[in-house]
Amino acid sequence: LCTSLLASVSVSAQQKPKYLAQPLISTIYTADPSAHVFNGKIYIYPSHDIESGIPENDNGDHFNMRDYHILSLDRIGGPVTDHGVALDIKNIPWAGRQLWAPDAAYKNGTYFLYFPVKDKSDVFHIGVATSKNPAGPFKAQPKPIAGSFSIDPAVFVDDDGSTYMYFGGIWGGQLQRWKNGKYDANGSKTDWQKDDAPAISCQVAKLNGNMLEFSGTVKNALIVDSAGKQLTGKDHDRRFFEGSWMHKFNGKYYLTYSTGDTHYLAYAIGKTPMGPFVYAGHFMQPVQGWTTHHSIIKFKGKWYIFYHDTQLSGKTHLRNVKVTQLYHNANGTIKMINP
Ligand code: FUB
Repeated sequence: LCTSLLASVSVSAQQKPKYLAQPLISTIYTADPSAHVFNGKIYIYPSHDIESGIPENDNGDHFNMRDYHILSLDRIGGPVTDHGVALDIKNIPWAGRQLWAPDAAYKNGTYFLYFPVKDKSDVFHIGVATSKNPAGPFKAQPKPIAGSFSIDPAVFVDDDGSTYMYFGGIWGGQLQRWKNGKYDANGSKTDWQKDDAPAISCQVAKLNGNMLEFSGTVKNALIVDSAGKQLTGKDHDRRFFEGSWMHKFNGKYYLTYSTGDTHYLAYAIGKTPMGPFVYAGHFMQPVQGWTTHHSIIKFKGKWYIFYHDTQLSGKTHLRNVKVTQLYHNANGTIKMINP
């Protein structure tokens, strides 16, 4: 019995495939990978990190990206194709600087690329571009999505076709500067600085059937503790910072996000796509580099998390995307990933 147990332990250790948790591509720097399965293939919509010489600061000015490249692969562990420039900042009429984390969706023969970028007054909004091909090139709409603000759009299509965008990020993502639909340029550089007040919420909006507009008003995707009380501003280990994602597992809605300055990926579970979401824990330990940003997909019956770290460069603004497996426990919790 002992011998066969030892044999099975060493086999499973050896079986961890080498391509998991390794950079998916090393010819360009990529980050913030939003993965989707389109036409049986995996498409990754990442940020394209570049060295622009801007010194690092808490505002994230050093993340000065100028275009998007889309990646695809037929199978996990298979070759990764870089499809070249899919959208350039110079072709977004309203853009100023900093093309940050994008996402994509598909409806009725059209692919939609959602992207945050600062406008010419240095205020982040979210734009949308369309293509007939999942890998682009994409053509941007002339204006940002009306009523959009801040960063990190994540678009989730529910089983009934209803579509929701989760978005927002504090500090450099400017979410703390928005109140009642107005931007305060002199607002805080970090958060509301109110430790005992409810933390700033991730934002959620339903999309119209045309996928180009919000339907109705933007709502707070509330994250509450098991007693139903909203997490507070001082709770940096658990509160929302940026980089949200939504996946559905066993009929429940899993809002996953980065805790930012404490560098965890955390999750909260809701009964509806609009929340509230009950905080359930961390599911990924900090990666190498300041930022942590992910997406979760099911592909051929297995769940995967796409994420980034700074293995190739050692610099926080020159990141590389990776993938590894994600496991749900029978009780609905997510197994901790130690990258
Ligand atoms: O890539 C720029 C920003 O860094 C993203 O928008 C955030 O989520 C963080 O990953």
